[in-house]
Formats: sequence, C-alpha cells, structure tokens
Amino acid sequence: MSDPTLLSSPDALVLVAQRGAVRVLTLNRPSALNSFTQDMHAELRAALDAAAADDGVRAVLLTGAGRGFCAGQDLNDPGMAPGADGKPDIAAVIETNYRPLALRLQAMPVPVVCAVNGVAAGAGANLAFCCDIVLAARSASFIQAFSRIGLIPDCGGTWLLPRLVGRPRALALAFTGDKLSAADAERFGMVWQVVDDADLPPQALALADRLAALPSRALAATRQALDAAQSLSLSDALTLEARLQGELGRADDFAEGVAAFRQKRPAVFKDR
Ligand code: T3D
Repeated sequence: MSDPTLLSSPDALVLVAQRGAVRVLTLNRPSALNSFTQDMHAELRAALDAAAADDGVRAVLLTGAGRGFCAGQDLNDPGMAPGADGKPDIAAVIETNYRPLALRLQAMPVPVVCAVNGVAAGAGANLAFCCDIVLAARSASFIQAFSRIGLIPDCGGTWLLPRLVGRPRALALAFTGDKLSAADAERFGMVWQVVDDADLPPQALALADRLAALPSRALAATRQALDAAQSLSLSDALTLEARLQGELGRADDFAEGVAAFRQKRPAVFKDR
C-alpha cells in the first residue's frame, strides 16, 4: 500500500489525503473535539464533493484528529446570523450545513467508512451514523447531547436512530443524553465493529481498501435500495430492485464479475 498523499494544507480544518483508492478525511479541530464551525462544515462539504467527483476515489474514510471524533456543533460558533427576531436561527444552520452533509453522505457514489476514534456527541454522533460502515475505537463513546441544551437530535438523528436501534432505545438515548460506550453501541447494532484503539486506523484503512476493490456502483445502488425500502411496500421495493438490478446487469462490472467467477480469478472492478 502506498503512503498517503496529503492533498490539503496541513492545518486545514478537514485534512484530505489519498491512500491508494481511499480518500481519507480527518476532522481537524482537536482542541474543540472537532466540533463543527461554519468553516469546518464548508471544508467537509467541499472534500466530500471532490471525492464524489474523482474517479480515482473508490472509498472514503472519515475520522477525527486527537482524542475526539466530533462533538457536534461548536457551541461557541455563532454559525449563522440571528433571525429577524434576534434569536439564533438554528433552522438556517441545519438547512445550510447539516441537510447537505447528511444527503451528500447518503448519495455518495462510493462507500464511506467512519472510524470513530473518540467521543462522538450531538451531530457528531449522527454524522458517524450517516456513514455506511462504522468502526469504533474501544474508548470511543456516543452521546445524543441535544436534550441537555434543549434541542432534538439533528444531522439525520431522528431518521437514523429509530432505524438503527428501534423507537424505545432511540427515545431513551435522545431523552437521557447518556453516554453510550462503544461496546454498547456495538451491542445495539449501531456500529459494525469495536476494535482496540491502536488497531482502529489500520483496520479502518483495511476495510476501506476492501470496499474500494468492490464494484462501487453496485454498493451505491445497494445503499439506495436499502434506504428507499424503509418507506416502500414489498411490491414497490421489488420494482426498485428490478430497475437497479437491470441497470447493474448492463454495466461492465457485472460482466467482469461473472467472467472472473468463470475463469476462477479475482475480479477487477472499474465502474463508478
Ligand atoms: O447550535 C446549533 O447551531 C444547532 C446545531 C446543533 C447540533 C449539535 O450538535 S447540538 C450538540 C452540541 N454538542 C454538545 O452539546 C456537546 C458538548 N460537549 C460536551 O458535552 C463534552 O465536551 C463531551 C462530552 C463531548 C466531551 O467531554 P470531555 O470532558 O471529554 O471534554 P471537554 O473538556 O468537555 O472538551 C474539551 C474541549 O473541547 C473543551 O475546550 P477547553 O475548555 O479545553 O478550551 C470544550 O469546551 C471543547 N468542546 C467540546 N465540545 C464542544 C467544545 N467546544 C465547542 N463546542 C462543542 N460542542
């Protein structure tokens, strides 16, 4: 595996590096546990858009610098100009920042692995859950910190949490704001795997490499179908499966996968 190439400035709020076919994005405000300012939002959006547009990127790995993953919105950052009544306009913060972030992640053309290296609080926790596969360091934790400050789960939390853990646990997590250990998050099915802290970077990279070698278009269509099926009848889900499968069946990766199977060799997928 080649050494990573840093594509961003070393003091960027989101470090951008390329390692093989994996685009590694590192939230980089460690002194404030990588909480979101307007500027960090803008850099993360730009970094995800760039990864989505680059055919050399076949997987994205998102993680945090320092001892935290992301502590949600920076509560010292005014974020947006106050509304006409002089009060905080959080709706505008969500529409401008969190909506595009959650929807960008849901529509990435390549898989997104999240390596949660420490505490993930508020929108930081839900950012992780917006990603496709979450690995967590054993010392990491997840906090729906919103109720403590009089808010509801955002960054897709209201949509994601009940789907991940069911309504009773979603409500308990959101109401109490209790810290959930990585082990309990794994037990609840919110993360794919918990690994020892020192093993997180190599294991997350290894997983991203594995995903990068798979047929990207089929993975993106799988995510699309699973998400859409949440609100479809079985009949409509079958219709969507037929449409997506029909498209994939005409793509080069399907021909390559079948040829590789018949020839008893590893497949080399190229579509995106
Ligand atoms: O506001 C809007 O625009 C709406 C959007 C809402 C989305 C949201 O995400 S709302 C939820 C916002 N996040 C939180 O409420 C979490 C706040 N942070 C904490 O509760 C704790 O920091 C943690 C439980 C995450 C970690 O605790 P601990 O003891 O390990 O660390 P710490 O000492 O509290 O934090 C370390 C530093 O990070 C500290 O700075 P200092 O004192 O060393 O200079 C702390 O102030 C800073 N920090 C942590 N979280 C935030 C933060 N600074 C700004 N905003 C934060 N969210």
